[in-house]
Amino acid sequence: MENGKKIVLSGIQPSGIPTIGNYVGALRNWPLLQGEDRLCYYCVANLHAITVKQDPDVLRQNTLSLVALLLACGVDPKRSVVFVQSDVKEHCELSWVLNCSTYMGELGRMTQFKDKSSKHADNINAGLFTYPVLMAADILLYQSDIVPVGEDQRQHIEICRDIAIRFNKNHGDIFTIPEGYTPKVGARVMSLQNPAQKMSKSDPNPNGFASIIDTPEAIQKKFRKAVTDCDGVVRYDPENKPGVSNLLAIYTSFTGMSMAEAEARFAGENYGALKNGTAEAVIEGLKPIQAEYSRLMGSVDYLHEVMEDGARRASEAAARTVKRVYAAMGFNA
Ligand code: AQP
Repeated sequence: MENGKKIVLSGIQPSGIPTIGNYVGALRNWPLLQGEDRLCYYCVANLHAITVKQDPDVLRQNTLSLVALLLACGVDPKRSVVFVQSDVKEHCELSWVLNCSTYMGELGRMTQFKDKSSKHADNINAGLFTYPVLMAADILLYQSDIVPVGEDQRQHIEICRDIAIRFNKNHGDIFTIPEGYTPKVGARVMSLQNPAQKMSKSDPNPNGFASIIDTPEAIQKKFRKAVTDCDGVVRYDPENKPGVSNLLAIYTSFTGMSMAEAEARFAGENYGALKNGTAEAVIEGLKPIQAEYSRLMGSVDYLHEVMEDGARRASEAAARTVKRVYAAMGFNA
């Protein structure tokens, strides 16, 4: 809590252009969480992004573009604190302290580490392993009460809670214990090419994901190529029909229909109609965001002002926590 307001914290990596998975699982909920009784911190997590190799110029451009996208999705930088993670040095400072109270065994159980180390076998770096500790630092620095995330990040919220509870037990009541918040619909959008895998913005196969700023033609094309099955019936059954079920889930996420309504809408139709209908719903849903995004990308100075103001406000809150942590550790504070 800060001045009687609940604290909300969430982040997104500039590791590519956000997908419709990032959008329905996270970004579109961010503006909805802004309210009189809450203070939201929304962070472009570029320190997390370098756990995988990044081209510095592309990372810089993706960072700017992500700030524009957050605003285009409805995040208001006056009501919320929009900032870039590396602009607030306390993330690294707290992360080191927390590293020293996190066990290797806990980190070794993280599915994301296992997934990413198999995808990037040539670069299994220590940062990939300690990623959840940096994420715990992101959350605990702001004394966050609520952390909205997609399903894939739930395990990281659990380890963050374990780290905070242990730290408080050993060093006094320093951290607020956060709660994860996962949306009911769209918490796990799957790849269009491999519905057993979640949709990811860094997927090397561009047909696996639709990005928030893809053109209508690209979206149509990607959905047309989406993997389905050969049984020909439009029915929601994630276990036996993962591709079709993923399309139906995306369709409901963008239209607001229930699954039963969506199934009824496509009853007796072929997969072509489902693919086309889903692509249309996505294109329509993204239209206003894409227009606002283009407008904002024409105001680079304004985007830099937003980042600077966000960094200043985030640093103030983060410094308060680090001061308490350092004092508790026996450091000069
Ligand atoms: N497929 C998804 N469905 C629903 N939610 C998702 N999120 C990610 N993928 C899906 C949610 O988006 C937020 C930001 O994610 P992130 O950028 O911090 O990292 P990530 O979870 O690793 O996302 P990506 O797209 O898969 O990035 P890369 O390819 O770089 O690893 C989080 O709240 C996440 O849950």
